[in-house]
Amino acid sequence: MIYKLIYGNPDVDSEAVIKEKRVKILPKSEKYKIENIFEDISLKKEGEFLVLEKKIEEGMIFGFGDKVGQFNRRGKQYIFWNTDNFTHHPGSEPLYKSFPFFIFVNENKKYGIFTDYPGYMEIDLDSEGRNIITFKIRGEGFTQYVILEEKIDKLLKSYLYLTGKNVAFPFWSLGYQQSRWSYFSKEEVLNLAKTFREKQIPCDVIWLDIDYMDSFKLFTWNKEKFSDHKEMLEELHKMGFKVSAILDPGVKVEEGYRVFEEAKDRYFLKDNMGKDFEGAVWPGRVRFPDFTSKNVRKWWSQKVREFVKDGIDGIWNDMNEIAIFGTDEDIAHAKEKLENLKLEDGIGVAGAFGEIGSIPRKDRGNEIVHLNGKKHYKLRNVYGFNMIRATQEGFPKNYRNINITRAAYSGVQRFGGVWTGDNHSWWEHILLEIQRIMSLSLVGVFNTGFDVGGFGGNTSAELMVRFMQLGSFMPLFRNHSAIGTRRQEPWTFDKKYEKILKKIIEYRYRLIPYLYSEYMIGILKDIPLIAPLFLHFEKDKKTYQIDDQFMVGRSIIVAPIYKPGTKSRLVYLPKRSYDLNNNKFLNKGWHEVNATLEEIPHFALDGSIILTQESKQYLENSYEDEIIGKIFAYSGKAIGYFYEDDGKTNNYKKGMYNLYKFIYKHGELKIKKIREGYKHKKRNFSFEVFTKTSLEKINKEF
Ligand code: MIG
Repeated sequence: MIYKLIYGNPDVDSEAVIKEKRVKILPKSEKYKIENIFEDISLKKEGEFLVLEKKIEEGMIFGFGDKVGQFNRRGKQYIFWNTDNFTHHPGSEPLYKSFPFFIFVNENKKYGIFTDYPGYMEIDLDSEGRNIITFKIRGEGFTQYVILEEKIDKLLKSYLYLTGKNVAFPFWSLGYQQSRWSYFSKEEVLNLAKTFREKQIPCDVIWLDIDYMDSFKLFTWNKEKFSDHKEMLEELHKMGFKVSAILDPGVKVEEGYRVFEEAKDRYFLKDNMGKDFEGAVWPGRVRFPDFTSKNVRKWWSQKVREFVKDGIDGIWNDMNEIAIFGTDEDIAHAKEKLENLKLEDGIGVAGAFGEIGSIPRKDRGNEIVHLNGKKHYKLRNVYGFNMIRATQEGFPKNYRNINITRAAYSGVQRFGGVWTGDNHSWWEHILLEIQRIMSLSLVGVFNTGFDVGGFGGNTSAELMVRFMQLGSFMPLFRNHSAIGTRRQEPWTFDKKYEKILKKIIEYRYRLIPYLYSEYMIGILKDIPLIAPLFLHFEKDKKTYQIDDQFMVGRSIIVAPIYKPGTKSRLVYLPKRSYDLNNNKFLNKGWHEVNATLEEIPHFALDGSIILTQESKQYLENSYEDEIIGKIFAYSGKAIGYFYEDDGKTNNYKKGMYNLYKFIYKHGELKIKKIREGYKHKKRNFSFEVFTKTSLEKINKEF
């Protein structure tokens, strides 16, 4: 059941919700009471704020996307005001994104509340310990959707019913991806690509950061450093690479620069005097397209269309909180600082960024006016949401691509995915990213990743290995690092580590049949690839306390290592599982498992079938002809799934895919064809069966 509650007089629409057919819209009231779930205490106007208090019970609260601090969100105040907040310490608030959706859980109840307001908002999840949640918005009114379901996975499905299904990224997006701020020239990029192939380290995507542009002007190329960029892109494609490029929102103020000329006085955000609002970012003086306007999105999408035609396969929408550095002088100072940074400055590199990063300036909300006349403080949190939306519209219609954004709002999954922003090469951030990615899944964003190795600061060889192991299970597996920091490409460490890193990447490629099958089933059925244990084992109360392990698909549990020098760790298994490092079954419960530097503890649930293939240099669009399955059947039974489509178009939406279910029962393997909508290739399937006592082998072809 979904209820819609309206508080005050909402005068802005976030456009997060796209379907309300199944929603029960309650008559307007000051105080709502829902089925013994909660009760409103008060709704008050406090100056320009509207404040709502709700009485709730004891229980845990999850969600809010990739905020920092604690996985169970209860007991803290949160601010929703998209901000380029660079140093992610436990108190960093607000951050880049706003996902004001949470899930409440206790022994008897489960419900979700989505507080839909695109402007400035604070939510206090009972920091006072009085069993009261406070919602405070700067504005006239807002909407709440209250979702009641018996099961958490159903809650999530209802939330996605409201805000829309996730887009599918292409098959190759599951490959390893290499990025750096920046690869500064065509030669550097091509060398990078060649090094991957020479060293036979699998890689599918290379990312281009801001320095491919001419003076940071959007939709341009630096003619000197990237002369003949089309040729470069072609060459990369021939070598099996895809290319993803960054876009910022700020358009450089420069007479004669076409993009600026087209947009000036028409498409940019305004100041209070009705003139184009101006700030300073990398290009110096810039103005910002008002993506909340449909017209502006159309214009932007045409720019994107022309830009990607040259051979760009993905876009990375950055700085769209909006991050504004300040004045022209501030930016000159910042650039100078950056240029003078040396690797020896070590961790200081991180600090220097902090200084120049934009300050969460609330006053921007008053200074900026949108084209529809609304003040920015009422719409800020959907600026990034609408930027990635406009970018998405620029890609060829039926083709899948990578499209990610740093700032976002609920519903962003309809247009693309996200990365968690500027993390650091800190051990603490491995744990943080586990929790952030799980929390993103709980707000319905399935295409997610973080900067593997850490963006700011200098990584170490050991930290890199542990980061890489965690990253290798993420939907997006991208190594990225900041200017001025130690390099992080897999071969920039001692040979011993290079070997380990290569193996981790190869293992990812071997898992692709399982990963892609689970990923696509998840897209179709609204199940996140990465999930907290409780999403799949919600009856097991212990799972709610596990915030440093996660599920990948429905059959693998991962328990990452996030402390240096660690050789083992405690793991909770909600069901008997097979330890994939130590090759043995473990019973349900707590276990201490070994984890040498080469190993990340991970387990296949008993009763599952995991499909693998040989590793390869790049994925392109489909699996290998040989599929190697592992059947974990301690108790004699197991099931597994195999999904297949063209890997690159949206034809799966029309049912053009194959979905097979493998059913193993006491020595016999059957295949159930759930759907055959895609002309399939004949493949050879060979299976190894792990039972209580023996290891068998089975071969199949179909
Ligand atoms: O002020 O484009 O989060 O991934 O490398 C920094 C440069 C701007 C921030 C992004 C990061 C990217 C960087 N950008």
